[in-house]
Amino acid sequence: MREKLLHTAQVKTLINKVAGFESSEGDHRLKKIIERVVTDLMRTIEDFDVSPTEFWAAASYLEKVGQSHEMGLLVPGLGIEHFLDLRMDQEEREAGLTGGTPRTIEGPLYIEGAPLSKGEARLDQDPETGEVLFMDGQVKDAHGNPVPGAIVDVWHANTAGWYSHFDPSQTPFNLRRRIETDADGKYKFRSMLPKGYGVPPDGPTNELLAAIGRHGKRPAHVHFFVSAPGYRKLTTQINIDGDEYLHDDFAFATRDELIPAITHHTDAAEIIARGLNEPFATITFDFTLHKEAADLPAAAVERAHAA
Ligand code: MBD
Ligand code: FE
Repeated sequence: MREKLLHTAQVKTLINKVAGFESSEGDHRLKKIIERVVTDLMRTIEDFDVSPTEFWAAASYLEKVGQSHEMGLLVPGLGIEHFLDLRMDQEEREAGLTGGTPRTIEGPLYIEGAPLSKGEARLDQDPETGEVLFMDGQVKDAHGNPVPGAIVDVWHANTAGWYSHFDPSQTPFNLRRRIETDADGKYKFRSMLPKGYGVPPDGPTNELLAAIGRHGKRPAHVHFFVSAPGYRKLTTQINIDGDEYLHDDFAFATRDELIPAITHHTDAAEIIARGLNEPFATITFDFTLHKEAADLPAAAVERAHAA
């Protein structure tokens, strides 16, 4: 068998210099991380006999991911965003925090500053064909008490699976709203039932997924940030039950507790009572927030957003 270069003094010295260990300047933890990442990469090259041509193809690939602004798709597609959630769950369990509405990934399509209203909102502002959705619920604390004045920041795709801002055919903040809960901690909104999202078929994320025999589809879902003074910020989503990709999400965000019952109403009297002329859907979903405390790991994730 060929000698593993990685185990030679020559390559060990190389990695040591690469990671900055010969300098007294710089951040020690970062040096350790760079050492690990570079070592793991070299090990992969050696174990899989990656040729220079293949390696440069991979480097060009990553440049293309950045140029296409698809880091936010590649990260969940590789399961890393869900893994970060699992780690935050684990840290909370270790701190004695259990129960409450589970978190799930934010995804790359949030835009700050959606219109704010009290108690209720209508999310759809552009014309759409599809099923009207009425969603309502309550924000509660761990004891089941209502949390008035919480902000339910909600965003979702349209009936074709596209998000406003990223889809230039939609008006700004279509299907994006912030709703402040009322005195009973309640929120409600009217919208249009979203379709599932698919990564751009010609983009680099789909290129990799296809090359390993995967798809880039998400089941239909609705995103939420739920926050209130003194409470831990909740980042979550609900899934639309019945979607063919419900348990086959390329971003691994589905959790059993996040699939509320959906009711499709076809009764003529109910349709008229809602001022509609077509069947519509309703979902009720309550959010349970945990109180913030000094000894808990950070709940909010800081990340750059498109603007
Ligand atoms: C989405 O709508 C989404 O929520 C995620 C996680 C990735 C891509 C598109
Ligand atoms: Fe999404």
